[in-house]
Amino acid sequence: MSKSILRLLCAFTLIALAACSGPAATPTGSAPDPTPAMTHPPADSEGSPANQPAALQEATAPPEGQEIDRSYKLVTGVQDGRMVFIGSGGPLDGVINPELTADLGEVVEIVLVNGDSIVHNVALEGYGLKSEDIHEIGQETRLVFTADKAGAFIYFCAIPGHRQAGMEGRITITGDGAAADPDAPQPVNLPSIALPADAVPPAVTRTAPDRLTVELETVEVNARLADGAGYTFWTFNGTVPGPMIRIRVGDTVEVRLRNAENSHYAHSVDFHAVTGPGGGAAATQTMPGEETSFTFKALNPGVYVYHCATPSVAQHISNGMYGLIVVEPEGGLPPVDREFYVMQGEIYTVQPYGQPGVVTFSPEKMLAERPEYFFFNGAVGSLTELNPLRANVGETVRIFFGVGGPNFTSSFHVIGEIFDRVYDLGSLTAPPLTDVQSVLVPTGGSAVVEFTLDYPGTYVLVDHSLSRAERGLAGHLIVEGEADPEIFDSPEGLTGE
Ligand SMILES: [Cu+2]
Repeated sequence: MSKSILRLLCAFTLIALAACSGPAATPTGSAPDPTPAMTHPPADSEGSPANQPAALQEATAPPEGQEIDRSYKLVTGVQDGRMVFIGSGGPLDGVINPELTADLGEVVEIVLVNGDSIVHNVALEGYGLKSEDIHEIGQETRLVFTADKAGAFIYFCAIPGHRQAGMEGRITITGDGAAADPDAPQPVNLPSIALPADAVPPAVTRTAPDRLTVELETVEVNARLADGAGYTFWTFNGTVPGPMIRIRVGDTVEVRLRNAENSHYAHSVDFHAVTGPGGGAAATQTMPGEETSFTFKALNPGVYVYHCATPSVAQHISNGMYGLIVVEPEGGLPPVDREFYVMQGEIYTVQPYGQPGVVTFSPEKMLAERPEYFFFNGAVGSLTELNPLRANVGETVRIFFGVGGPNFTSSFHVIGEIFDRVYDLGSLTAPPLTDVQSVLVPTGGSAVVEFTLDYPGTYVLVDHSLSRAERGLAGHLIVEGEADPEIFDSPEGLTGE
């Protein structure tokens, strides 16, 4: 393998970590589709084996005696640092990951031409079909199928990592409603409730303790999980994670927890910063439409997780019910230029990762600890395509990082950066660790990392258990400013991007 191809592949690995989800579809701003009535199914009763997509069958020729009704040509290539399919010929010429269409009953072929000397193929989700692999430039293969199921289906490259690196698009098959498959998953476009990472309250400047009130409302809401996919999240104050709460050691805090009128479940809150029964959970088991409260004194400084503690606690947490409460020490934290709030979680769905439509919770997968989705701040793409972190060369940044989980610890790492300081396990009174690459953060735990930005580029936040990046777990820190060749240089002009 040539050196340049090797370098390209390294670049693709990074790109894959960007985990830009699904095809087309704008993730924000558009009106929500009419959503089905809130359903809380006892989930998949068929007990399908977790995470095991069926093997793809090769389909490269039309059925005996039949002719091709519709033909598309796609060329593999690289665009803006991502691997893509590029339309070739006709109105799709030059279009990246073009939207394809077909009529029910047609025999459709997708001709794939290799444009980059990297091994590729084209596969069709929902039909379970793929072409042959091709790896020489100019080489062609075909995917041929009879469009006998209506719906929107994802075509993608089935070489590991290539779909995550950008090689996916959509083919919509329409036709006579009577013949259409009513079960074919349709993409949905639900509003985002993913909390941006800059939603950080200001530092506490008070020099003495005070009495405060914290108001939380538990809200169950249908929202965007990934491009084309929606999920019923359970939240504090309507976002995932819930709001970051910032107080000072010695403060006395009254917590008022209201459970929204239209909730289907009881909820509660357990603050790890609380000394007392259940961290507040015993006092706050709250029925829909009701309100509870308790008061606590913040005895210990630190960065603490809060979460719902109503059974099944793991389910309530997985569905989005977690956040951080920062109890600042005497004298506060040293000032930095930018602060961010990032939390990791995972979701267990009946449907496989990437399937469009409204997806539902799987208790079986949760008990088996086999999540389909991992993400930072509430959704796939939350901190990449929707709201990347932004800063400038020369600035200092602090990330308050927590793991809601419920089950997966994080090896938190920022690709291309080194943490100058780590407040390990969220302790703000122990001296910080210095010069750290990755920090292990337990579920229901936290860490604070700080570093100075010395060089521009896109730095990728990951859990270094990197399979999870291919299930949605990535964030971007975009740093702008002057490039200093003393710090990083390459004869081929590669930068931090
Ligand atoms: Cu709850």
